[in-house]
Amino acid sequence: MQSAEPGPGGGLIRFARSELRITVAVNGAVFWGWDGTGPQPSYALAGGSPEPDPRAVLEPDKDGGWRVVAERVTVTVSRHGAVEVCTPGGVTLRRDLPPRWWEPVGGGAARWMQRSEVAADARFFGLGGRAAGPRLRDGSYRLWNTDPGRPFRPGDDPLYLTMPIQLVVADAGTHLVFHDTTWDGTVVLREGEEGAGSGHDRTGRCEVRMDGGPLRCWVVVGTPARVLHTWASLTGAPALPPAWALGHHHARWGFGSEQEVRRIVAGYRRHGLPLDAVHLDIDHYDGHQVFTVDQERFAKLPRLAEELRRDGIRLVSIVDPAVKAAPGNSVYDSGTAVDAFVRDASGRTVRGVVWAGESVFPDFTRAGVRKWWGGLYEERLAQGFAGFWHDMNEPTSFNAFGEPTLPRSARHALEGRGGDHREAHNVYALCMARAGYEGLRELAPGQRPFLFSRSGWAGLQRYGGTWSGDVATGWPGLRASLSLVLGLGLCGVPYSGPDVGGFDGSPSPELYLRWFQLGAYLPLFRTHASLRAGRREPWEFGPEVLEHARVALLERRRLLPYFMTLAHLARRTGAPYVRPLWWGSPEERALRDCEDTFLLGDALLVAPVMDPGADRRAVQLPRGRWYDTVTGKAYEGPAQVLVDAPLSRIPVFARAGAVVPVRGADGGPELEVWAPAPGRTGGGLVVADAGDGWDEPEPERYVARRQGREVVVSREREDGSGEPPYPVRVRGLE
Ligand code: NBV
Repeated sequence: MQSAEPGPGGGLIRFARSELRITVAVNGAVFWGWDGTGPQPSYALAGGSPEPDPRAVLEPDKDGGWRVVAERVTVTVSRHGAVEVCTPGGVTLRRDLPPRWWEPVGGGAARWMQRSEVAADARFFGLGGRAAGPRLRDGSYRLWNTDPGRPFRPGDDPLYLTMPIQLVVADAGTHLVFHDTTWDGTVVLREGEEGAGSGHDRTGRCEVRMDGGPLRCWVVVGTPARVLHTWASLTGAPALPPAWALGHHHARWGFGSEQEVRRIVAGYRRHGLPLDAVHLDIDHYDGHQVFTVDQERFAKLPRLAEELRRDGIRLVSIVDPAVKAAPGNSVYDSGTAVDAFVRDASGRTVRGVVWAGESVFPDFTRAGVRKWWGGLYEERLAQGFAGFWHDMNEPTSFNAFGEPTLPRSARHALEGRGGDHREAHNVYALCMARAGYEGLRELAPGQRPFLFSRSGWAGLQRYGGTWSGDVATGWPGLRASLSLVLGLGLCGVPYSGPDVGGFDGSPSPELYLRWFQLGAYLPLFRTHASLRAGRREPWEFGPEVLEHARVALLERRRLLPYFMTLAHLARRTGAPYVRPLWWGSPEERALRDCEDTFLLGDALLVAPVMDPGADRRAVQLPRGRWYDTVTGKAYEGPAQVLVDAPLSRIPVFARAGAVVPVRGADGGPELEVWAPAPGRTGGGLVVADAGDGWDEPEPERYVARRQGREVVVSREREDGSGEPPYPVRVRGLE
């Protein structure tokens, strides 16, 4: 270290061969960048960078180092360039060793490597959508969005949606670290171990290597809820899905025709199964070309859409980024007119091969291209589509240029800075989502856009969600589905879900049902399968499965007001709907290792069945009283309990005191209240459904008190408390 220069929120520290800029922002997040790099430009940050916290100042520390003391975190920098993040009480959460970097002799992007240490008891989560999580065990995780080219299995890594975000949970505190670099990278994790007896602890290790890009990161410290809140304030509030998108979706690659769609919808009706959305895959395109419709098999799509809408069912369209390179194809022609397609260094458009044949790829890293692409959704809206499903946007090309995406030398605008695919690849889908979202917002200003995307990056939640579809049919795939939803939620993308049944094969009736039962409690609840796979309609698996699937569907419908509330709360606070068990008590170590159970908001705990032949399962309960929602039986946590899990249902528990908004028998809202334990109170937030527009009603706050053998629920307002405006049903007193 040579000198230090305090500045707003932190300052600049000069070393012999580099310099380090540190800033604590008003929201408590800490930024640091080597080589003087600042937080901008960034694809992750929403709006500009947050203001520096004027109270945080760089001051001399011991041994010639410097430190910044802020309200919730202290950052120290040693003379040799090690950076330590500590709690206000002085306990170290993370220690970054001085980074190393390698500059190519001929100039250009430097590769870099950053080693860090975390506490011996720390557990790692995040890194985007990982099939082998949610707890990320020792191993190497690649940061390069990838279509594995076949259904994925839990051991596959990377997948479609990677993000350089780690959430680290330890006794001393939880922190999130985000390396804001879009380049190809690898994260190697090694969990620590506490020494037995007087033996030494082995710290947890993490090594981030990047092939280029700025060496900079953000660190957020606090409880899990606070960390996710700050993360959402940095990277953007999650888009609010319309109410129908919280219902049940049915998709299939290969519906084949309008008649078939009608047949399926009629099947749902005949069997008394609620259905909210039908997704049309690439087979409804004309010659596989995006933004077209096969006029033979889908001759009257707007009429079909209108008919379905009258029954409360929306149509969702797949949207692939690649455009068939054929003059006369209007998407190609209009794109060519605005110079939309990715070129190579010699100026030729880069040609790949996708479903429609030889194709070109829009450069979504240019504002003008996003604008052109966003306008194309007008055709989709005219066809009657209400939602959009972005696929193949890693981007994927079948004619591997060494790998199934664009060549790394392909040029991209990168918002005018200019660069190549090495830098643009990981944000290709994020920028496509932005294009779609902004286009839809302009085309249909009164409606919240609904889109979800296979690939993406930090900040995707601003535009929509994702799904983890192409999973191999099998029990391990079912487990991977939950891992993906949990991991993505911890990276700030709260809306996602699997394809029930898996993508490629024919699930056994039992596997299908267990997947269905899990899906019913995840934000995106969709049945879908490949062209070549067995069917996924609930009546295709025999009368018993049909009966139980109906129960799951009806329960999902009953819980819609709760899902709506969770969606609003995710938007306001960044908290995912689906949370790991340790969410409220990260210091309870046993919960960090529990990967087969999750919290759905504050009120419910869901214990899916993920093993064949099981009719009971062990459930880890966090502290407090929990009721089995079917039997009403009360359990006291922390505990591990063994409960029945017959084929008819998966175990779901309600937290004592919880106030859960549900749909009553007449379709109107109702409050289901779970009796607080004696001597305790409870409560909950409710956000009313305000339609598909932009209204965001204030959360209503309810408090539940126990009075003798009764439970009294009141609505708390600034001007005092009062009677709830909905019917109240108390449970748990039986
Ligand atoms: O468009 C066809 C499929 C789609 O059904 C699936 O959901 C996507 O994840 N798509 C992948 C492309 C083909 C994969 C083999």
